[in-house]
Amino acid sequence: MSFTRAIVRPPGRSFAAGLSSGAEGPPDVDRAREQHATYVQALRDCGLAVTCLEPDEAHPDATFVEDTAIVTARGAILTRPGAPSRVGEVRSMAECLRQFHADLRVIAPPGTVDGGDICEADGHFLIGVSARTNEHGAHQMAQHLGRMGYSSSMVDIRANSALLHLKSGVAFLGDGVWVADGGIALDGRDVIRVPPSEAYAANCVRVNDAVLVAAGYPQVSAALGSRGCRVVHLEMSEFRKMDGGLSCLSLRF
Ligand code: CIR
Repeated sequence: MSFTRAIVRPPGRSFAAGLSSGAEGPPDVDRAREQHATYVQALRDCGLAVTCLEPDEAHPDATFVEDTAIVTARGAILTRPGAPSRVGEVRSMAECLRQFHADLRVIAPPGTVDGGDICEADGHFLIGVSARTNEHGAHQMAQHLGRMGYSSSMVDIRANSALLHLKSGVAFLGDGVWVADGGIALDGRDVIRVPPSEAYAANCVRVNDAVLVAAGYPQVSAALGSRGCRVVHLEMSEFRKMDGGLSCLSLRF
């Protein structure tokens, strides 16, 4: 969970046209941009050098950069997002990542993978099979990771309609500690379980000595604090309206 860099992309003016279950109404784009700027500052405060891509007006969901690539210490894999409207987001991410990794692996059709379905835990990767990541894509991802020397296993979340992505419901904090909502079995692991009323906060991120968590979820915050974490609260309301969690807003490596 030790990172030196992050890639982000502020929401564009088209942000409200992105994919959303729509349960919470349309986002306020100006507010989203303010929340994003605070998020970027929090990453910098954690010691990361942040590369900020230009907003992508043609792709309203492009601020959710985590879905477009998996970046590891041993190489990077470009994804092939499961939503057709998001496939074009990958091209500009590829251009950016080439400065860090000469050899970029790819997910080929008919495979689809959203980065939000990939959860790394100390060299082992959980690969969520979801409405966005199909079995072809999950197997390709496992092969790429295997060739890099990483192990992986699959978690089928398709029956859990509350989870857009695996990491909507689970986070690995390092030191053997997980955060998860009740719908994800993590037998034998040390898990901070989030109550249903605070399920959104399961998508938190350990960055160096801090855990970034959505503001407004006091039980999760208290549980993290009781584990000795330095908890940084970030307002995420406008991203939540677009079904996006805190981790989705950056690639960290
Ligand atoms: C989408 O539906 O694709 C976006 N509106 C939200 C993506 C959130 N990404 C993530 O959870 N990794």
